[in-house]
Order: sequence, then structure tokens, then C-alpha cells
Amino acid sequence: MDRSEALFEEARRLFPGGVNSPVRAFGGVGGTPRFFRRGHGATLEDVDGRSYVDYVGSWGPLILGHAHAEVSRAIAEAALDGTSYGAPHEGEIRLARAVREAMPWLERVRFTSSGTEATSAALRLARAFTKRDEILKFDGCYHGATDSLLVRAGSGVETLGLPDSPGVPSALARLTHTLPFNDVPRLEPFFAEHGARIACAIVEPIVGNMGVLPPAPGFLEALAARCRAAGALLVVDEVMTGFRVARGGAQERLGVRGDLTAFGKIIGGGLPVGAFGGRADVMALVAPEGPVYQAGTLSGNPVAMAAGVATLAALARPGSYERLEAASARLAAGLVEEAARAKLPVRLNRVGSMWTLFFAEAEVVDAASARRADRARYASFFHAMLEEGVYLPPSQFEAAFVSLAHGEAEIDGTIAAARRAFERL
Ligand code: KE4
Repeated sequence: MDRSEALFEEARRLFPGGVNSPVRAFGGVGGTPRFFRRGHGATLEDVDGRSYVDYVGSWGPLILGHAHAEVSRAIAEAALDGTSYGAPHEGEIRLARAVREAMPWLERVRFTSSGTEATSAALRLARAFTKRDEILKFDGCYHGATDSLLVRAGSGVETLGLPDSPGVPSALARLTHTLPFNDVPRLEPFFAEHGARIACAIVEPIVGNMGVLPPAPGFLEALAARCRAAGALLVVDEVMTGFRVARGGAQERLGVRGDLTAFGKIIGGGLPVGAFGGRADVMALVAPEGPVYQAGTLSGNPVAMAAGVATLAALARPGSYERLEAASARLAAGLVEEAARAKLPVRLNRVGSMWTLFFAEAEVVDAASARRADRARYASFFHAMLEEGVYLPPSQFEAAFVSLAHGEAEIDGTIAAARRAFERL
């Protein structure tokens, strides 16, 4: 038994499923999760001393790679002044400035400690602003583990095949409508019937939680127009795409704008940070300025703020996104070429440095087509790559990420590993 197996045995006695977040349990691919003890750059090392080129990147935050010197130094220096004040400090202003510099359409923001808190608060705020209770989300989109949004959600809910989630009161779940992502023709009739009662639509502008699903041309624009016409707010969930697919996130890359935006992951640089923000007239309702309550003991935590500021500063340097694009394009082309060589039907969906390799013949454009992908073959590929020293997301329904620490050696090594892995499928 290796050390990961021994630790997992103990972990299962301590935590439900042996983990503190379901998708880490390898439920989608089988086998024993690796326990890691350090990360550096593009590499993770497990407790048995094995190294892996990491494409999970803590599910998105580590766009600079592990243990980035400037981020680690910022954390250490901030911690020497204390870990939390529970009071205003300048670091909050510095991170808010950096976020708004990249996304000037965010007139006001509020920091939280997770993406789930951010999307939950955005929903409550939209309901208060519009005085309406019903919401629209899209099948397979995941917006965090919050009651109203654990309805036909993606990520771990999809991976584990959970029927939405028990424990969500049916009276509440009934207020959440779902439509297929990218299905433009369904928008018109839906809003004609329900529009007057819809507080907001919430959407991953580029879905990462069914694997990567880019938006169909015109889909987001049509959704924004329908929301506007119905007096509903558009909540753009950029927890994953924010600072990932462009400095201004998916909203900059795609030219759409939400009334509210949710953030997480990268803006914390690997520490617990989320945020929601947007129109000043809507944000003015948030307590203590307005009556909509939202709070958090560690919101705006000085150490987390310092990690976020250092991360966004490094990302803002010229050429960062061009380098991410070049490395990601090289990897994608190599994987597709090797799959073709092995005569394996694959579809590789990619937007910038977030990507998913689906084992599927047909295009994967929505949750239904993603569900038709060959998950068993993905699981075999995952384990073959793990043995080759490459750590992919342990689920077909998750996005993989390239970081600025992935150089040509890592990319070319991954392509060579895939060649050997494909031969074994
Ligand atoms: P957190 O509460 O996990 O910080 O953020 C929730 C969330 C909200 N919106 C989007 C688009 C997200 O992708 C997430 C979280 N993503 C998952 C992975 N797909 C986090 C990993 C996990 O659940 O352990």
C-alpha cells in the first residue's frame, strides 16, 4: 500500500468520502486520490515522492503555477502583520482597484471567501432588486454549493450523478428554472411565459463544469437581451473564467456584460477569496448601505488580499495571456494529433488556457452532448496519464488548466505521455 492509500483510509474515517470537496474523491475515474505534499511551478509532488505535471491547478486559481515566488512572499509578508483584523484595511482597496482596473464595468464590489458565497449573494441581491423570486440557470452549469443553484448542476454534482441535491426544499427548487446551455430558440418562449417573474438568469459565460463548453454565437447576447426586455438581471458567473480567459474575463473576451458578476479562484491566488459586483444601483442595496444582508468573518482577509494583489499584478504584465494562449494551443494541437494517430475519436474544447478532452465522436456543445462522451474511456485515459506523471482533472465534466508555469518541456512531455497513454486505451 502506498502512502496515499494509507492516508485515504484514515481520511475516510474522518471525512465523508475521505475528502473536503466531493470532486477530489476520484468518483468520476475510480481509484485512490493522490495526496500531495508540495507544488512548485507546473508540478505537484505526492506523498510517495512521485511528480506530476499539473493541469488541475487547484481547479483554476493557480494560473501562475504553484508556489509562485511573488505570491508566496506577499502571503508571508502580510501574515507577519497578522492574519485577520475583522476590520477595514488597505489591502481590500488594493485588490478591488486591481479587479476594477481590468473590469471597469464593475462599479462596486464586495469580497467574500468563496465563489459559492459570491453567487449566493448575487442571487439574493437580484431577487431583492427586482422583487421577484424565480431564477433561470442552465443545465450543467455549476455555480457553487448553494441551495437555489444545486439544480441540474455540473461539476461534482454531475460527476457523481446526483439527482440535483437532496436537502434542497422542493418549494425552493421549484423557483429555479433550467434550460439547455446554448439553446437560443428556447429563450424566447421561456421568457414569454416566465419573464415577468424572473429575478435573474445566472450563467457560466464559458461553461467549465461540464467540461469546457464555449458559448454558441449569439447565445449570451440573446440571453442578455431577453433579460433586459423582461426586467430581469443577468448574473455572469466568472468564478472560473475571471482573469482566466482574458484579463477582463469572458465579458471582455466575448463582449457581453452582466448586471452582476461573481468571482473566485484566480482573484485569491490560491487563498479563499470570492467577490460579487456590478451596477452601482444594484450594489447599493447591499448592507450596510442597503437592506440586503451579506457578511463574512474573513471577507477581505489581509493575507488573501495580498495573494490576490500579487497574482493580478503578475498577470497584468505584458505578454501573459499571449504566453498562455501559445502554450495551450500547442498542447491542444498535440493532443488532437496524437488521438488521431491512435484513431481515437476525441473532441477537444478550449477557450484560452481552459480546455477539456472529450472522448466523443460528435461535437460537445451542451450538457446532453457532454453526457454522451465516453466517461469510461476518459477514466482509463486519466489513469494512464497519471502513471505517466500527468495529473488531469479526475472527471470528464471538469476543465483542465494551463498555467504560466507550463513551459515547452511540460507541454511536449504531456503530448508524448498522451501518445503512450492513447496506445493503451
Ligand atoms: P467555490 O465555492 O468552490 O469557491 O466556487 C464555486 C463555483 C462557482 N462558479 C463556478 C463557475 C465554479 O466553477 C465554482 C467552483 N468550481 C469547482 C470545480 N469545477 C470547484 C472545485 C470543487 O468543488 O472542489
